[in-house]
Amino acid sequence: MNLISADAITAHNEPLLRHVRNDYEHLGEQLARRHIDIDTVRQQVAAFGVAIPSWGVGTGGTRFARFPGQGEPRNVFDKLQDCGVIQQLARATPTVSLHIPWDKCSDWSELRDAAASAGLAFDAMNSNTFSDQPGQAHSYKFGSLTHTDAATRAQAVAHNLECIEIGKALGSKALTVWIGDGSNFPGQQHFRRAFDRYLESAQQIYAALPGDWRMMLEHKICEPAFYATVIQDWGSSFLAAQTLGPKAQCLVDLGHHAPNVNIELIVARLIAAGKLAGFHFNDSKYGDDDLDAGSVSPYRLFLVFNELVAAAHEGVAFDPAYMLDQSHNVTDPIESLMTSAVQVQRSYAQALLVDRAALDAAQDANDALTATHLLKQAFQTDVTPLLQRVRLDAGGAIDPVAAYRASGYRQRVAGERPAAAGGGGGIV
Ligand code: LRH
Ligand code: MN
Repeated sequence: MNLISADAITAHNEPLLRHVRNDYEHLGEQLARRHIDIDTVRQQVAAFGVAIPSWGVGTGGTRFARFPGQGEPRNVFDKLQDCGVIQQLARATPTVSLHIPWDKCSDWSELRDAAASAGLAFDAMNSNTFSDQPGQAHSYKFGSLTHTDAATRAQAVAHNLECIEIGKALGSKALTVWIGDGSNFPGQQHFRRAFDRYLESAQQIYAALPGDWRMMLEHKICEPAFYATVIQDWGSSFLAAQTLGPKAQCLVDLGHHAPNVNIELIVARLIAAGKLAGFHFNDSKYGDDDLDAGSVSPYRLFLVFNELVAAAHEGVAFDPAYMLDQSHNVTDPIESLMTSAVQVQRSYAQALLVDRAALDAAQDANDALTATHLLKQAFQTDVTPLLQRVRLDAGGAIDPVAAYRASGYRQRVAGERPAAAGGGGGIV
């Protein structure tokens, strides 16, 4: 994989080393006064990783248009190379989540080796029964796993089984199932029968899961259906996961809720029920905007991590999968994915700074002001030096975006990859 030269990263870091060292020491003193050992937090953050969505390294679009950038990835190998650069510089994204058939290739072991050469492994597989492929026998226009036609449901089940087989070849351990099935008109769909068809289809997928795999059910309030969606909210997802069995859990895409829904509360409920599969991190102001994580509401992202850290602190056993799921319509996807991965890491680091004992005491005493202040104190702590130190120790760049721009990587791949035609809508 033709990534960025290690020398270029060393040259980028050289003039910044002294600053990171001083800033880290200063932050360490500040945290010590709060009885927090900075090195303990640094080690926890260094062990944290968030997966890159393969579909996020190409320029995204909306239903109106997509304006491709320079050096668009042509295939899954180009996508992996771009993911390799993100990992090389930001050192927070050791895995990639693939989407089938967008990432189809002829030799999965070649892909697995290519990923390994870029320091990457594979996270959850994503199936796609929300669009029709050329030559497909049955259309998903009126649904897939819940379609009224048994042959269409069988086709959708078969596709998910194929994703599991591909994932097994790549070393993945999970399948994410998001379906757009739903209706645009009152009366168009029988809500209970559609859900029963979902369960019948999902049970066939569940039965094909290897013992150490999990099935992550992704709910979404709307789009492409705009009246009702079969797996519309965490309640529907939870009901289905309960019915399917222990390997089925609920995946929370932050953008899949109505505005102002308290997502951190949903996270707390799913943790308590042992049904939290993981996350698709992004941000939004209105709908499923798929904006960069923490770019609109960083406090909301922090509050999600506050629930995760609190549960881990209380010894709750859970192992959520952390993934980004974003669409980069106006930025260089590599820059956005690096910045978003660091933002997710930042929210985790800040949540580790909450004084849990003092918070428990304030909550028990109904001292609302102290309780919320303890969260704000952690959120308002600038952990940049800690994140820079984690990257530096891992061989990354102190300032990933600056190092990336200085590397000329985008210009280089623009020369290697023919310009992609612009035009039609669609997220990828
Ligand atoms: C649906 C979704 C899902 C992916 C798709 C690319 O909105 O969040 O996770 O399959 O985006
Ligand atoms: Mn998603």
